[in-house]
Amino acid sequence: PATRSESVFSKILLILNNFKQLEMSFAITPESNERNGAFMKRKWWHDKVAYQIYPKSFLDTNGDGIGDLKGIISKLDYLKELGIDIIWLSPVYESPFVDQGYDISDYYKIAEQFGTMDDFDTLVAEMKKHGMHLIMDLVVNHCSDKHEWFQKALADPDGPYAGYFYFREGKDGKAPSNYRSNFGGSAWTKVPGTNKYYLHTFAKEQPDLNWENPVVRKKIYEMINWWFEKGISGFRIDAIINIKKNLDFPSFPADGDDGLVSCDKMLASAHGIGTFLEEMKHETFDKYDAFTVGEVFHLKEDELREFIGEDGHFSTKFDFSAHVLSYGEHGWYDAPALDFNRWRTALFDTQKADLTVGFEANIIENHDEPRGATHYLPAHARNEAGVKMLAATYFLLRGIPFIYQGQEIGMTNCVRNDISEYDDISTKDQYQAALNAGCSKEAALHACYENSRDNARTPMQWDDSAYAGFSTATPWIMVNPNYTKINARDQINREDSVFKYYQKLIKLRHESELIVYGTYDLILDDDKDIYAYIRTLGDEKLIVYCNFSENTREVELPKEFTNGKVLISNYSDAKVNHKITLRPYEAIVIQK
Ligand code: TEU
Ligand code: CA
Repeated sequence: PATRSESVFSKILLILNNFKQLEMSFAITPESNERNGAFMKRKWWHDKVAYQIYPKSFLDTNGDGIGDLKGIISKLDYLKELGIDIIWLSPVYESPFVDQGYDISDYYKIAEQFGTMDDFDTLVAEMKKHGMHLIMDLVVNHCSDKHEWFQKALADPDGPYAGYFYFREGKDGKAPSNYRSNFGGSAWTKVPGTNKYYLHTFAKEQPDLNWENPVVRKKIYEMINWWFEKGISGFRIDAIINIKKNLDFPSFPADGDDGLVSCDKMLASAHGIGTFLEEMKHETFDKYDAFTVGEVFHLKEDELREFIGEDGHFSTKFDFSAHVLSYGEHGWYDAPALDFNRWRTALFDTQKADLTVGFEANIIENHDEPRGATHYLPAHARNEAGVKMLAATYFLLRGIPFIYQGQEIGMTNCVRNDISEYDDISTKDQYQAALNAGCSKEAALHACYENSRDNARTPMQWDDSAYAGFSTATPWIMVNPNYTKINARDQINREDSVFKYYQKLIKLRHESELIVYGTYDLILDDDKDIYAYIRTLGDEKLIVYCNFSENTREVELPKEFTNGKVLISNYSDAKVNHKITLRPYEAIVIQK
């Protein structure tokens, strides 16, 4: 019996051990356990690189001046050559395009401007052949006022469809509370022929959906799963913090001359969003091993793990810590200039907070932001070497890198001479806000040049032919005149181009566990123009130096790197020594 129990015991041990091994095979090297989130199970998307496409401005194939799905399909080889694994497609659903597709009138249809559902299925199939994953844009805080649900709600403001939205009685002939929408003006619009108002945290054509209504939630989950069944791999989730309201809808002290207060104030006073997000995840994403990235602004600090921890609501969320630094108190016209030190600290704080929690999605640009080449670089560094340096600052951080279309060729902000040359609803509002605050026309236009979302929405610059090779007809929005110099054809054909530099960065990341999983330490953090950091995984290490100044700077290289090798550099003749001489806007990456 003794032998028997011994053997049972050893069998149990064996089983336990196997179990442990199984777990370890998913885990990151044990020695760096407590610092690099080794508790996290490996996920298919950890080592991936994503690329955002803004379909309307990517490539037009039928000569109507509007980008389309066929255009995207025809450029998959280009993206594959760059090294892209995941494509995030900004909305392609049927829409009146008041907010460029972020106002959806039918979640089950493709906008006719972009093509057909057959085109979409072809895109999914072609991407599979290319070994790429597609993620869609999930816009479910609001829909379009042309959506059937809202039309039915308007037709019967006391009926069941009104319960899909936030219909509330006005107070003393005025809106229920004093919220300003994200695009200006009251966030409440009157329902014709009633004393009721409906809530919209964005444009009045984007009524907020009532997530408290279980029927609405069920319909949203059904729609999400319907797209998964088509073969997509996940979603980027729009304005998701907005789905939880403070149902008392209290007024707050005004924060501007218009007597209104940002609707964010009400959202910040709402609690319990996690219940919705967990339910959505359980009903949809979990079933498909999806990759999800939340557009999450203003997270409370203790909520990070709930959002992006191993069992978080989302796989990851965008790190907007750098972007929010440029928000003005009242709008674009009083936005502070970028401060290098505050920017570096913001990125570092994110890295520090994420280390034992999960991965964030790192970005320089998206369709709501100015071009990084203009926004983050000092004037003297706005050249190809500088653009590559900017790439090195963010691409080798811990987290999932996203590239926005055109960023990989160094596209820039676009000068416009009149507000009529802008299309974006938010830009028009910000321009007016600047004039109302007493800015001159020139100053208001300059604020738009610096901040407008249309900077990112100019057509992709493919070559130096008419309309930058984007279309054969006048594009829906003006082409940046610098396309004759900055375009993909030139970039692909030149060894020292920005495109080739991004291609190398992507390759490095694909081949390096250190870059994907390593810890992050900021160094030289009191230097006023050098951005430098070290990544570590077990015995492996790499160091990144970026010199933002226009002067040559010498830095002492930590001993362990003096025999290291240059992994990538934006100057052709970079060398490793005990001292590193950093030329203006030089970026150098050295592996131990
Ligand atoms: O953006 C949400 C959002 O909060 C932004 O509007 C942000 O406040 C602004 O861009 C800062 O300049 C998402 C989409 O990315 C955006 O394009 C949409 O307009 C918006 O939601 C509404 O769907
Ligand atoms: Ca077209």
